[in-house]
Amino acid sequence: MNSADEVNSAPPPDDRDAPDRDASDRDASDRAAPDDQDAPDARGKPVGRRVVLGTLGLGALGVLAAPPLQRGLESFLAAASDKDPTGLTDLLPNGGGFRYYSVTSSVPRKGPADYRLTVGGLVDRPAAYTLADLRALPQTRLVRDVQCVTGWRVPDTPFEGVRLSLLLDAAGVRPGAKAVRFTCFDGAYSESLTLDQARRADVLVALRMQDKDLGHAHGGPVRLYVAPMYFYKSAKWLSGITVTGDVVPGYWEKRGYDIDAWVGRSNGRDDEPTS
Ligand SMILES: Nc1nc2c(c(=O)[nH]1)N[C@H]1C(S)=C(S)[C@@H](COP(=O)(O)O)O[C@H]1N2
Ligand SMILES: [Mo]
Repeated sequence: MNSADEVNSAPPPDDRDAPDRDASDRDASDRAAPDDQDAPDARGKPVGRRVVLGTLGLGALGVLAAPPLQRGLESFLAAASDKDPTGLTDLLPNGGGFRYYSVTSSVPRKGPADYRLTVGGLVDRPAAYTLADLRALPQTRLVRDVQCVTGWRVPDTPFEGVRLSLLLDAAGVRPGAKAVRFTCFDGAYSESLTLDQARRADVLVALRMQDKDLGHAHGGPVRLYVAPMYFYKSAKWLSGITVTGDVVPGYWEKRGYDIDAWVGRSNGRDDEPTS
């Protein structure tokens, strides 16, 4: 899956435009996401080639406090295609229709040479991990369903990586700390967990998904994976972990999504729990 042609022919991650495809077919699109970690720059597939159609929708949860500009854009998007309203849609030029979710129109590519994950804030030992550092730590593999707050669900998806609790323990969380804030090298997205949530054994700093290194489209080389919560908690392109005194609401949480995003017990939904 290293050629641009294969990338372009990949189906979209949330292909509700194709009613004849069942859920497992949709899942296959995740496996078909471009994975260019091996050759980050060599393939001449800059983000600018993509035609950006979508951005910040709030449709699935009601309009809430969306400013007029957002509402207008959302109407346009709704007419253009039916997709996860929390995501940007990218259409590659050959009409293959590949999409992924990002609130920004482009995201830099990072790999072994330049990726860093910083751990800081209310800790005794701030750290900056390279990919090699993270790979050298004990890895945990979990297989759970992924549930998006907009309704789609992907069964039995393997994620693998370092338990967040391990990184927190290594950093030495100071007394009085209560939460963790996550930031991303897309420059825009953020997430949060309470310290208790962050220390759960089913919360990973994920390096692999579906038994492959995480590709750029799915937030590689490193994303957060919060198994028991709606997928918006699983911040892609993770670059910063900051221990804080209080929960700082994340990108979508500032826009109306629940901060405690338990699958089946939040956001007004009753999905089967994922973990
Ligand atoms: N950095 C970043 N992380 C993100 C998002 C995003 O837009 N930017 N979208 C979230 C949402 S709403 C979902 S449903 C999932 C989608 O992950 P995927 O693109 O791998 O399917 O990523 C989550 N993490
Ligand atoms: Mo989402």
